[in-house]
Amino acid sequence: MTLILLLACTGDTITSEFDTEVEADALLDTGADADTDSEPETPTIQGQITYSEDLVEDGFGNIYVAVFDKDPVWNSNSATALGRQVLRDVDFNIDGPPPSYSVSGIPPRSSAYYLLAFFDDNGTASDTEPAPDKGDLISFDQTTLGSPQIVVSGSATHDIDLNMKMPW
Ligand SMILES: [Ca+2]
Ligand SMILES: [Ca+2]
Repeated sequence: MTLILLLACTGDTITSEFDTEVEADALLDTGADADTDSEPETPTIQGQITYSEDLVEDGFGNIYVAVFDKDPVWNSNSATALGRQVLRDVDFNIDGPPPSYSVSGIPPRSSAYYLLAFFDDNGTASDTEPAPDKGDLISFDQTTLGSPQIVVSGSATHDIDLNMKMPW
């Protein structure tokens, strides 16, 4: 299996842009009517991030989350990240609620998207090269041998489990 998890660098949508849009909409919404106007829907996918595989390094680092149009495990050259977030300085050594992510602006479609997250525990990834390597944990679907799939029809909660060590 060619497990190339190079996250595509195209589609650099900054999450905060969408957050600003949502806030602006909320401010404009008087709540006086329930009109569903012609503004395009930008569902928000959010959830908690846990890990079920043993940590490889010290448990402190950034978590990269992205929603792809194709499975980046099998389409590393052509998969595009439609939304992404980087959770910085996550510390799994501290007791408390798991970290939460939020990715906005994913257009609803009938076919699945691919929700990939990895914990850059060895500190080698960057915003320009957001790819996991040996020492990191990733979210991986053991039955499809690919990235976890989600169907986006609106805003929804999809929790993520970092359940596999990157083998190389
Ligand atoms: Ca670390
Ligand atoms: Ca890494």
